[in-house]
Amino acid sequence: MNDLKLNELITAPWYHMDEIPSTNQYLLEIDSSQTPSGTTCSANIQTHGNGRNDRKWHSPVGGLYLSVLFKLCTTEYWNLFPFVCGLAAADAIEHCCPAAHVSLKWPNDLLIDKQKVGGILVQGSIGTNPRLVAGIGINVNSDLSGIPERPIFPAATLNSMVPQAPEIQNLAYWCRYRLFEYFLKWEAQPTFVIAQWTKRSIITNRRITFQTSQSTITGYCRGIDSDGRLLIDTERSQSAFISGDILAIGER
Ligand code: BT5
Repeated sequence: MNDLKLNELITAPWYHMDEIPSTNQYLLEIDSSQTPSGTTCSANIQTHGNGRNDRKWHSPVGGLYLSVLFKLCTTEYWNLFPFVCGLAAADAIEHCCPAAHVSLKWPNDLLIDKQKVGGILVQGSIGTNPRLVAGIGINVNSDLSGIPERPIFPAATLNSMVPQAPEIQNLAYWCRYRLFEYFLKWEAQPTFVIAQWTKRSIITNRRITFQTSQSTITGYCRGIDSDGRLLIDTERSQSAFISGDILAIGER
């Protein structure tokens, strides 16, 4: 680990707001030429929290809403970055709640006992001056009644899953710290994330039903490739998917 780089990231500004539309949006709109890598935004409440594909992220008080800006030296393997963030957030939750075992569901869900306690949203641009914003949302002791019912992986809060819910501030500190550690590791050796993510994933080697915009397929999940695509073995072949949703998980 490069201590100098880690220190630079840790000492970057951290803005905490009471209420904001979206912590990701805040950092996407900031003038990044004036803002160092590691700049962080968190909030007690998001009024327009975002999920993937224009979905909403329910963000009442009692949740963690944290975004961190990363400036990239290279865009090679940038598709693996969301998985880096998932691993960092999972480690941070387990650090603060030692009784928890967090698994990951492709591409970005943080699960405990097959219930969704958090999610990751990476946004940004990878043209000139590539920069990505890593957004982490975790339900700590929030009221989830506004979330539409989900057929699988229902929403849950940490305080219903672990003996003692962490302080949100402390969890935010550890999420940020682990993000920096994982980011530096990823910069040095980008593909390390493939094996680690595959090991933490709840779907690895399980039969899954997967829906893309074109079709629904069933097959055994074999992890991710170096583009972050989900690998599924069907009876005929192996396919790699860049987007889609898991509808069901079956046996090994
Ligand atoms: C995600 O999207 O899981 C990414 C969530 C990222 C949120 C963070 S908070 C900080 C930063 N700022 C932002 O604006 N966003 C990031 P996705 O996989 O698309 O999941 C969205 C779906 O999860 C919704 O359609 C609901 O079904 C469900 N959902 C919404 N809010 C939830 C919550 N608080 N807990 C669990 N599930 C939720």
